[in-house]
Amino acid sequence: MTDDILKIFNISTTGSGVSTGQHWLPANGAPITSVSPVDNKEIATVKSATREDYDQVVAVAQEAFKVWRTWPAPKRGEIVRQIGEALRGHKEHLGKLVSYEMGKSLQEGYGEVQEMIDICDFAVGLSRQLHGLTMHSERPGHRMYEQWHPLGITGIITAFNFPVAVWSWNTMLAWVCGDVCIWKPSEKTPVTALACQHIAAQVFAANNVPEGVSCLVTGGRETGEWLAHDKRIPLVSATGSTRMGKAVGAAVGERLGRSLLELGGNNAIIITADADLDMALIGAVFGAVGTAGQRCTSTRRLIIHESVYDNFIARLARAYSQLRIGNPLDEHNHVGPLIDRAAVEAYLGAIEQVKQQGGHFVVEGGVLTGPGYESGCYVKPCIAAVENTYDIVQHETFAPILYVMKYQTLEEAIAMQNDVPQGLSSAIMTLNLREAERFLSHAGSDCGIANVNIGTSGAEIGGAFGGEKETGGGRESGSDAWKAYMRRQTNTINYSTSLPLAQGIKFDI
Ligand code: UN1
Repeated sequence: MTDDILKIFNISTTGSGVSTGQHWLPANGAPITSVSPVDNKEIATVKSATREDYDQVVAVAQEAFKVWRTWPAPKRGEIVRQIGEALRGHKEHLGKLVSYEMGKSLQEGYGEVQEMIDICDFAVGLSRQLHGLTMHSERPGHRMYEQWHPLGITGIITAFNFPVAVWSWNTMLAWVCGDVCIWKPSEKTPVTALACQHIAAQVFAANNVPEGVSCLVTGGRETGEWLAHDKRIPLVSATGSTRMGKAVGAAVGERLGRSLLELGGNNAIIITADADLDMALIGAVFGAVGTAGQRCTSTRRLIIHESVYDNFIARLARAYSQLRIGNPLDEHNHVGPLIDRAAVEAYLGAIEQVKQQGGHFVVEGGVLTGPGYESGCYVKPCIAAVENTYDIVQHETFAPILYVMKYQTLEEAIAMQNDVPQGLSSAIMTLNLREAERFLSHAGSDCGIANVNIGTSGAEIGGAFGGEKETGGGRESGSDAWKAYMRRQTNTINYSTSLPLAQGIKFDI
């Protein structure tokens, strides 16, 4: 099914995965084969970067930065605008490729490309709004203000679950900020990355953008380590597991570089006695089974008031019995496969642990077999009644396993919601103003994202995206997240005829 799409993006089934823009290096690293979890078919094999290839890419990026940083920001924005237009033209093909390579539903594949288009639009506007402040100097005849300057090379490490959108959140902002980018995509989804590189290269060629502004280095863990340890890369933005983020954060911190970490979540919805249960049901089911539970914002826990618990669980179970699991390219289906067999093993392992630790399943899980399920990656979304303190509940399992638990008071519910190591997304379902405001207050949710009457997943690009605690503390995408991609410079200018010192210090010579 992908041959036509590969042709559109100029991707050979045995090509290089290393590029500085229009130029593809004859990469000599280990081959990486992308296999679709939809039907277990090989999509393409790409050659990853050797250390030599990598160093060559960094050298080209360094030269490109010297030129790119001098382009006026609105001109850089114009390039991003054209990339947004190209993405609009390719939405169907790229969305399908995302769905096929990653396994998310076609609707979600299109949604992911839409997020890319949206961040392009956002970045275009931003290119005229990289504002600094002016301050009043304490000295007469002085002016003080701040400027935001480009930072240098941004290293971007992305995960398989949003194989292209996360690249665009980082890259489009970094580009309008005057940075150049080196992208290491997930080794599970290299082909969609090649497609993005192709789209960017075409726009760059038409506008004489220097080679090296958009770089791609396909590779495994080692490639990520090169980026993390590399002093030539002032900012490394990494999305993935907490384990990976701790390693990247330590390596970048050791050289006093900057890291922007977007790691695991353990997201809960509190469903109060005053919730609109119809809305709560949609939010909970989409949050838990969308992308087969493989979003960092997926709903992992429902904290339900005891007075509505039995009723809501019965409704959830009915909704789960109607879920259609199967080929994600068939829009009839709600849930596609997990990314690979290792993910299926992790899902089965978590189910075992739930049972061992005392939980019981109100909707049973299991691996699906038979026609249409030959890849072995299709699993049943399941629901387990648990205690929040179970070790397995404290961990993020990237699979459609939903934990449910009861509460009596809102204080107790908020404490349970916060009592996990992660702090990405959270939500409350209530029509009660006091409950909603308490949840959003300084004594409420401790997460980077806190929603009212919306589920935990599906954040818009206009807000800053990221979370606290083991989620890593970084913020990507909207609001003022752009500041992470620039360096701030404070400028004080003396237009008087004397040189008074700050703090009133006298120093006569
Ligand atoms: C992720 O899973 O890494 O909020 C990102 C959401 C999406 C992004 C998820 N906009 O669910």
